[in-house]
Amino acid sequence: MKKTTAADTGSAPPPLAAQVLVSHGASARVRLGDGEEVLARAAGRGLQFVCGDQVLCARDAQHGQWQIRQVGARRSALYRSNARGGAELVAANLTLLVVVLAPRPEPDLFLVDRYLAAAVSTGISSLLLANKADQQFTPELRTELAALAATGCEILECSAATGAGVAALRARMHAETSMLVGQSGVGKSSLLRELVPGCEALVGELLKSEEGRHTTSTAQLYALPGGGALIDSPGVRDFAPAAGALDERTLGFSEIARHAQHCRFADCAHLQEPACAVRAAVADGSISARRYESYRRLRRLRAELLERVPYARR
Ligand SMILES: Nc1nc2c(ncn2[C@@H]2O[C@H](COP(=O)(O)OP(=O)(O)OP(=O)(O)O)[C@@H](O)[C@H]2O)c(=O)[nH]1
Ligand SMILES: [Mg+2]
Ligand SMILES: [Zn+2]
Repeated sequence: MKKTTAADTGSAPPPLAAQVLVSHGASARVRLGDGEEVLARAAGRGLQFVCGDQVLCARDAQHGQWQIRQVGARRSALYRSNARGGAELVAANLTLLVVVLAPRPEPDLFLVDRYLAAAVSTGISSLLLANKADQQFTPELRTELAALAATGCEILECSAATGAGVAALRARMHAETSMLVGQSGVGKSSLLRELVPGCEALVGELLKSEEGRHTTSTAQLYALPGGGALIDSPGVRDFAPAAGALDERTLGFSEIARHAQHCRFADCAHLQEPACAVRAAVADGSISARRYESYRRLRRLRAELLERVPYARR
């Protein structure tokens, strides 16, 4: 006997759950529950979806294409500020932000701090990944890594080239939805290729200027064997967390949060105020002077961004 299908009865099949692998604005590559990957278009203008979003898709038989009908509630949403001070959604449903650095290109630690601050402010875990462990880490870089470890930052060392440390990284990422972020050329796509067998993400050569070449152009999600997902993202020169998402007193700097409890004033910004426990901790060396400088820079940046878009404050 022939099975009754939705077409026979005239009713539309129920929408299917899918995950956004790559977003192109009004369309996206999504993975359906059965593993099939299809291109789907937004059903309406108001729909916004990014890499990592859970969506409901339906096949529009008339046009022979898949449509994204609905975007599911987000467990987390990572935003960045654009030049106009507005908040732009970067990725959805992350549980772990993996900030990658390497001895080359020359690490930008202020960039690292801002990513870590964004993770804290977004309520997601973060991991600092020192890649290219097969190369020499300068004593200065070692000192900075130790200072970050002292703030409670989790740090792993690995080498995508030799495979050292990759097993520990794989174990740490198990069942997480992680995103690799950082400067261009630190080895994000190389790590992805180590972690996702068969993945053919492009890997670029470092330019002599050591700036990297921005090989990866769009954030893309891959399933991790054994569970979890990993998003590779394009390298950045700069990253500003969404101004409105940063905690006003600590900006997501965990060691500042710890000391701020002992400041005399509850609304202490840790800049000029008397009896500031944060500045005292900087003076006695228990907070790194570089991290404190980074905090001050982010404060200035946040003020500038809020001035551009006063309503960015949420
Ligand atoms: N020595 C060494 N080189 C590495 C390692 N990982 C990556 N590289 C090299 O670093 C260069 C850049 O690697 P990519 O993986 O393209 O870097 P990326 O971070 O994805 O760069 P963007 O896509 O531009 O953001 C390539 O030449 C890699 O072969 C490593 O662990 N050790
Ligand atoms: Mg890349
Ligand atoms: Zn203070």
